[in-house]
Amino acid sequence: MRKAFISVVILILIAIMQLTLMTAQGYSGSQILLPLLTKPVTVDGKWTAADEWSDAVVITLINCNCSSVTANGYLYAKHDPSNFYFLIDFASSTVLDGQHDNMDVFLDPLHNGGTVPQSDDRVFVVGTSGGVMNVGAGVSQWSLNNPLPEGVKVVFSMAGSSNRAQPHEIVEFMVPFSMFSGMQSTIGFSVAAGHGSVGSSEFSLALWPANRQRDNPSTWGEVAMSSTPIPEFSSVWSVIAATLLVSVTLTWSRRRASPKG
Ligand SMILES: [Ca+2]
Ligand SMILES: [Ca+2]
Repeated sequence: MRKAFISVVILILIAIMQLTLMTAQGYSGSQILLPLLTKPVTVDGKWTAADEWSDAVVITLINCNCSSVTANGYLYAKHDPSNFYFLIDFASSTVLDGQHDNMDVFLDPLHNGGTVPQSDDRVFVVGTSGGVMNVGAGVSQWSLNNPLPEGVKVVFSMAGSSNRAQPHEIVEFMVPFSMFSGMQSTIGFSVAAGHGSVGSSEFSLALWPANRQRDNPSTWGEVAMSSTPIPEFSSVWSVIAATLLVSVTLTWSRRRASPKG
């Protein structure tokens, strides 16, 4: 009986480990595993519906500790068979005063790193007015003000979210894979959200990954594409239920098989 109890405990522990692995999927060190979306995105710079991004991986951006002002924000990310979808929820930036505010996504589609931007690398810079610059780099530095490639949608707004009710800066991106020639299944990736104030030299900055350098793709993180959605809560419970069922069945069959008396 005691052995059976221990078996059940071990199986429950295995179930919990499975649960942990399933919920932790999406972030491993400096790699983000992008889930396949189950809910379509309306690119309007805000949560169009409360569950619009509930199927996305969520990454907390990391305050750079480079000033006395703390920045906090979140990246939501997912994909469908043709596009990346990103949302940056810059919760700490509630005042749009036109001073160095920006939310940027950096992509290294050939995943070839380098200590300076390469010709395949792109950054989408969403500036203070909500204007967007697509920035490609040919030789060792970013070249600004390139036109937005066909199929890219970027919309910015000041809106509330579940992270902060007070209206703040939010940007949504749709980036088609077709704009990248020879894109790898795992690519270089980085995010920055910065906020300054008129009349102040203070500047707050939140990043992913921490300590990444804007102009050095080798310091960025990675995104890898998952071919499956993030498991629903119900599927997690179904794993636990199935494990419990197996454990109870095993215990019962062992008791039946044990010699009596
Ligand atoms: Ca939306
Ligand atoms: Ca590159």
